[in-house]
Amino acid sequence: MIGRGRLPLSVLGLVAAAFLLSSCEGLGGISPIFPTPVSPNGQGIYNTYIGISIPAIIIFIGVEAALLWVVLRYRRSKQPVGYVPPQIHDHRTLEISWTIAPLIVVLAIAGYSFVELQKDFLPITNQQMTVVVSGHQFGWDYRYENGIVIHQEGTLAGDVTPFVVPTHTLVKLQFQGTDVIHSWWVPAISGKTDAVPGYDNYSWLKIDEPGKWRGECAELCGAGHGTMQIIVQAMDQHDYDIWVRVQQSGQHAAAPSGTSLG
Ligand SMILES: [Cu+2]
Repeated sequence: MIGRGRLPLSVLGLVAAAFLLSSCEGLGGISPIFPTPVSPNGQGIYNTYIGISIPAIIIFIGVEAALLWVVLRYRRSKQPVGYVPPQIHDHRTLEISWTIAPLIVVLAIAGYSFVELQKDFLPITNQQMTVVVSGHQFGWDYRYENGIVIHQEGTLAGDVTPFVVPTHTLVKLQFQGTDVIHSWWVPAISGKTDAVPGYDNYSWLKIDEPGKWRGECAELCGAGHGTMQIIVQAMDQHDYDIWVRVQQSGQHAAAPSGTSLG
């Protein structure tokens, strides 16, 4: 049985552990499914996730602790035979407050998320370069302004041709679909963006460190959906310029070694 005063202490301990875990670099924060963000919009989505999760965990623990307390403290065996607890009906203040309180929580989550989504998926105008990302059954094409087109054909092997971007560069992403709806998703970089036939969607990325990050199509699009792997590779400007020249001369670009998947 839980002694008096012990329960609030253990609740505090759990909350402290949650905060500590959320600041742990490399583990991906409080949830191991969330990778360390490398683009500001990925960071924004991560912050939104943490910003909603921490209060949600606190509310969950509070409600469960109150429930346990009532169940243990006021259990039938502790009461005299025939005991009936106080009966409360039509308590207007209580009923209004337990309607308003969850409404405030849900509206806060909606507002917070909406503001973040506005930042991530508006067609920006201050970009340094634009890439048109086009989804098809089953793969992605990346069209650069300098005429380079990268075909990232789907494979179950996982090692697809990387979509290469220079570091420290704000890249506008314009999404299109040629057959059915696909969804471009690299969790470390940005949220899921639908690639829809006949309607352009937008996102962006800005990566400040060289490396490779994985993603996949996040919209069931047919039998080869699972093969629509994505690899985004960021190179510093010097390596990127070499990569561009290699692409333009029609040769096959060999990815520089020493970079590992993040
Ligand atoms: Cu797809």
